[in-house]
Amino acid sequence: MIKESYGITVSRHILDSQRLHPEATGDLSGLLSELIVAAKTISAEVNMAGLGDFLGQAGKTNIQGEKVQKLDVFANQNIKRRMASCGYVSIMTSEEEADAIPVVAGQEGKYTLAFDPLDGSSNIDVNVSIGTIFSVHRAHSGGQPGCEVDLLQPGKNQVAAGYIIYGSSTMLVYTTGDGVHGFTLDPTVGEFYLSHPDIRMPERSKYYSVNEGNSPFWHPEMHRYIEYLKAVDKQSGRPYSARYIGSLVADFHRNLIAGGIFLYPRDTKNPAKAGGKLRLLYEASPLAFIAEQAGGRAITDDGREIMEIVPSDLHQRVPLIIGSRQDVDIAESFFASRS
Ligand code: FDP
Repeated sequence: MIKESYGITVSRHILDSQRLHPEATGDLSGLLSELIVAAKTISAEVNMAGLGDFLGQAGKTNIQGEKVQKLDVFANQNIKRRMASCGYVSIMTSEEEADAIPVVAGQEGKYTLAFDPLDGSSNIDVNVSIGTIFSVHRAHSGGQPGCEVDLLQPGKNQVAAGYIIYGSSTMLVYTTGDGVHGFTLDPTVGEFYLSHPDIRMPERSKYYSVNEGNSPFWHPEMHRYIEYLKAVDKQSGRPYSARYIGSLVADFHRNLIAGGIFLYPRDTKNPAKAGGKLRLLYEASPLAFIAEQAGGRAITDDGREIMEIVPSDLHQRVPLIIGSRQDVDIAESFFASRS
């Protein structure tokens, strides 16, 4: 295929979207463009991880109590350094850091940025898809040094969210509230081209994604729902098939394109994670924005809409049920007794 025929680059798409909003100053476009540069650098390192010194653990534990991988450290530093001086952000928070991250003095912009530099990091060493997730809000203190309160906003206030998945190809998927669009990186040119315009999540699916090894620790409603999915009923397309990669961004991406429901409910396995495993600011909230913009839905296991939850802590965890709308609606009916 001739390269010109790839068509719209992500930069042009971002600028075209900006033109739909006459009041836009271009700052959000600038922020996204800077993030994309960081993502391309991470993609290049991920693609060659097995050849350099990037596999394995960095020898420390993060705020979540998880072993930090060398690529986690690289991705975190890369995004942090670039975004701290880009002039569009007033304060940041990373899944890898305990405290909010200030930007370079004098470079404060009007947005906040929450990011998971490398989601699914237990999959790095085995060459399975991983990704970077991001979420952008307007700072209350626009143009001033930001503070933690600027970051503790519900998902419904997001102005942009997305992820870059480092998979069989590198893809960027993002929304600014005008639908969800996917771009594939041509590594020979170093450019993301529009490959998946206006992604719509299938309304109903035949796939479920869950860590079934946790089933001894599930609550009864979860058992009943999974049994329902596995029961034979031709008319409603059951049994469903299981697909679990163990890398949220990869499981979500699969379900976004092919349809499916992902569940990480509360369980009794680890008292430190009694409120669920996944992080609201870095995982649940940005993916909920994308799911909703693509026609899907995201709730907790007691029926709360993820987008409505006001975070009380930068590293708050939530139970997450996300995916095809009708599947989430059915799951909700099983969990109704918990609400
Ligand atoms: P990981 O621990 O490898 O970083 O939140 C992190 C995450 O991966 C998600 O990407 C993934 O969906 C989930 O945890 C996997 O958890 P389990 O290993 O408990 O299934």
